Amino acid sequence: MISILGAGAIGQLLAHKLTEASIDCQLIVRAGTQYRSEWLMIQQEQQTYHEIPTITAQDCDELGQVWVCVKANQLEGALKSVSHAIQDTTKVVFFQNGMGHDKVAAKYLQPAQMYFASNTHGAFKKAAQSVVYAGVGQVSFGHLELSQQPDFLDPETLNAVNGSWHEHIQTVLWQKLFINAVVNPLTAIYQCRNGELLDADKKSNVLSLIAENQRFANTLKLGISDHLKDATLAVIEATAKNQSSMLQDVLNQKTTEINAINGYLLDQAAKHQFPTPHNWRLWSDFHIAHPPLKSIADDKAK
Ligand code: KPL
Repeated sequence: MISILGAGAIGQLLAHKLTEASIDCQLIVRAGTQYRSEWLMIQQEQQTYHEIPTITAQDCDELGQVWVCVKANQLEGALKSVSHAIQDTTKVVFFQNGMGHDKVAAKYLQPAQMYFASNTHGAFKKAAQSVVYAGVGQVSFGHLELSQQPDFLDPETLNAVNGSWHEHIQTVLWQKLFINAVVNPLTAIYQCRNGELLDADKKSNVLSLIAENQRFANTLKLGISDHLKDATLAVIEATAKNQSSMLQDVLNQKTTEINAINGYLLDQAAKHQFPTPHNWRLWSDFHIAHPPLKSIADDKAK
């Protein structure tokens, strides 16, 4: 049984894909909200309903495999809510944007229990129990220390979500982080769709950031060999009509993932004494445009 923690867009989408492939899964949801057993997935014109069981965090016991699909800033609270059900044998897969989640999770898990996933499926929530599957992508799974594919990520499970095992997930996560670190805050500052970042007035800013990120990637010897520009521009073009997740967060007055994405990048650059003036400028412009929300309580109330 795969337990998906978080019934946001990606959590719902993965639950649909697993259910479609007859793989047992359940959604771990908030207590106090009533859910119908049927969940809706909309892909182009097609509507598909699946019966997906739900369980509240407090009712969970003995979790075998958990896919954590909450936002980076909700990770600590989400893990805490199921900590009573986490055992030494529990395997946890993190789907968050950004990096550094292993440090947050260290309070609840051993490094050997932590797996990471980088997702490129596009999805957005239309209503509490309906998700729009906006773009077919894939999921890369891996472990920071173990290179061998574990038994629990069997071929059926990987196929169900268009997934594959990666021996060097760190490189995949860094590449996604470098892309998100450009697209997400810039779209939130300019309040534009991803594709508009290639407009003449914005493109030079995009290119300077990519060039700085490429230099930093080379310093880290990540194996992202000189293709960050192509990779970033390809994502911008492929998701041209999307509102980035960070733009959606600022428009909905929710806490963004800026710390887990750009904050992590800047911390790592400082640690390696690598100068990142363009990224610092971006960090500052973002915080001028979107000062941090007053408190987590405010965010939850929205
Ligand atoms: O991952 C994304 C996000 O919005 O968080 C991109 C790839 C930028 C697509 O919008």
